[in-house]
Amino acid sequence: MKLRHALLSLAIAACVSTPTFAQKAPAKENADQFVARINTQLKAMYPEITVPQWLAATYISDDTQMLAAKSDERWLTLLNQWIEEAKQFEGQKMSAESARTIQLLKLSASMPPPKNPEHLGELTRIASKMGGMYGAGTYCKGEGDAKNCRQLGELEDVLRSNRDYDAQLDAWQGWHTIAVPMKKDYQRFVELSNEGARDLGFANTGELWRSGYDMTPAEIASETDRLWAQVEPLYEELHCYTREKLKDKYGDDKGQVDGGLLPAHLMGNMWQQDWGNLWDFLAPYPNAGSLDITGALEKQYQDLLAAEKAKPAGRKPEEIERAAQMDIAVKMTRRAEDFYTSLGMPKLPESYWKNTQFIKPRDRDVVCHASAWDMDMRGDVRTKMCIKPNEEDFTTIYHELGHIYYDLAYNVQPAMFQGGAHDGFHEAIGDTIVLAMTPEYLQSIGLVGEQKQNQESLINSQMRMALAKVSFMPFGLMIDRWRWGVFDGSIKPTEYNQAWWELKAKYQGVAPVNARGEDFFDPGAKYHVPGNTPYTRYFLSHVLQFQFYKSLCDAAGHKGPLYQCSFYGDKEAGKRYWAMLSKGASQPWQKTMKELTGGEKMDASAVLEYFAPLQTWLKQQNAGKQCGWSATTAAR
Ligand code: X8Z
Ligand code: ZN
Repeated sequence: MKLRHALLSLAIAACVSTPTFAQKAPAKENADQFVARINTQLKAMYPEITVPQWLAATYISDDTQMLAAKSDERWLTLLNQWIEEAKQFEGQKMSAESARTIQLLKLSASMPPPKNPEHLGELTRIASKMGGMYGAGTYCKGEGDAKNCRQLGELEDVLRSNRDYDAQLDAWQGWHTIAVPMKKDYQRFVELSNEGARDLGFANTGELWRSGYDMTPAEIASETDRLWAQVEPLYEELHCYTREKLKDKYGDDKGQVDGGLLPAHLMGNMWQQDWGNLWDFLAPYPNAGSLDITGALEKQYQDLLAAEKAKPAGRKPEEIERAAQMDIAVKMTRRAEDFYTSLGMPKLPESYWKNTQFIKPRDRDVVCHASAWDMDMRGDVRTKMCIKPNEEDFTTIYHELGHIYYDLAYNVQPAMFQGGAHDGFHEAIGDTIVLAMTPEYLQSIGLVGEQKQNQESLINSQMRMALAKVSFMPFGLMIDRWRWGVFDGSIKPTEYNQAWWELKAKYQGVAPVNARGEDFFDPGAKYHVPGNTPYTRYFLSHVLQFQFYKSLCDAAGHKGPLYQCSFYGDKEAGKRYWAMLSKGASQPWQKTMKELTGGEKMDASAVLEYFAPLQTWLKQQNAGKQCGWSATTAAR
């Protein structure tokens, strides 16, 4: 996630006890002066907002949560005060930049702050608490000496590589137990956040979220429908192919759920949002050359471990292991940085390497979910991950550095324009680079062997990308379909879980194998729900990144099929990309998009162009099969 949006979304009510951040407005100030003042002030105080958040995420405790909640409360109080002050300028003459800044002020609150100070305090406390509950989530089994406790990372390891049906079910169900105690808090969170949204003049929090796209809330909602309709046929083919393979692997009974839905715990991923881990039995042509990136990274780790062991004695075995984990994590990150610098972008600052959390600390709970942080709008950038040597984490590093390079590029902008053109842009920057990680690029960095240029290896590499990108799209859509419903009241607390699984069935065609009644709160087991990060951004990003990729390939002078293009090392592509990044949120995204791509609309035709060979191949594989699924059996 990208921090700034989260912070700005924690809006606040006017005048709690005098917040330390508050400054008295000068008596006579016009709109442009007001905007200049808040930009200066925001930049100056920014670390006071980000540092407590960083501490709470990298050292989970009651104390850090308290400090994070309090600092949010102060910040949101100030934000509310600014929003109030800005009202006096309505209808007055001001620069276009000032008008946009004032508009952004109101929209930047993804957690809109109630004006009632008690309610605001309660809201920030709940938000901090839920973040901590997710980060510290632990599933324990057994008693006494046999007691075994695992956190998300270890449970994900099971889904990634253990193919035992029951072991996966245990890991999947185990992780979902951590969300049960969140339900009451989440319900209250929805009430308070909606109160804040109404105080700002929105119908509810969902409407506020949908207002951040330089178009009406109704327009962006129907844009997502339109984009999904473009991709849906491709997803259905992938679903159909995957179901056949699951049935081959686990049997006709266990490889699917009634109605042709895919069993939630067998998809290699806790949320069924990325099926790449099923490569071992989904690879179209296992003998057509290896794309086993996880295997290659594990091997590099073993080599680094051997090197650490060979160093002079004196360290305990776990210290040696940790040193090697750190070595591989830094090596993977250096690799990702190299892609960006190959485009002509700057090296990451020294402080990045010093301050970043690369691996999971041993001595305390942290929020492992990957995130990128701009601490001060002037170069103190960091990422926070719990890196392991596998393909998913490797590409996530490239994703996170996309956020970081966006931050660095728009640091030249006034504080309020230091954000994405829209939030989907922010998510798409690093993923565009991931699309350029072609088999040839992977070979050049020694992660895969010699690649054959034939139809079979093409289908393999297309499948690798589709399992990460196409499988994600319906997931990217359904989360906020659920939250929009929760915020507008059409999904009631008594139907939270049922509605969740209905949407999962409808869009993704997946289902749990056992009943998941309202005693469970399965949405809470996904980071962005307790973390209150809007999710439509990721769906949009999965469309945008193909558009950006195509444009950068054009800039690099690529000829030939889109999927063959890597713009690694191309300075012209880098220059165009950087120019877009430096615009930040200073103008409507349509304009920014036009400058890079020549068009003003989000459009999934580049997705379809990219995957054309795979789609044809999937149709042949699925010929004669009964594809599709029936979503009605999902609610049990
Ligand atoms: O949350 C993330 C990033 C941080 S913005 C790791 N992503 C979504 C997720 O994990 O659910 C990236 C893809 C989707
Ligand atoms: Zn992200």
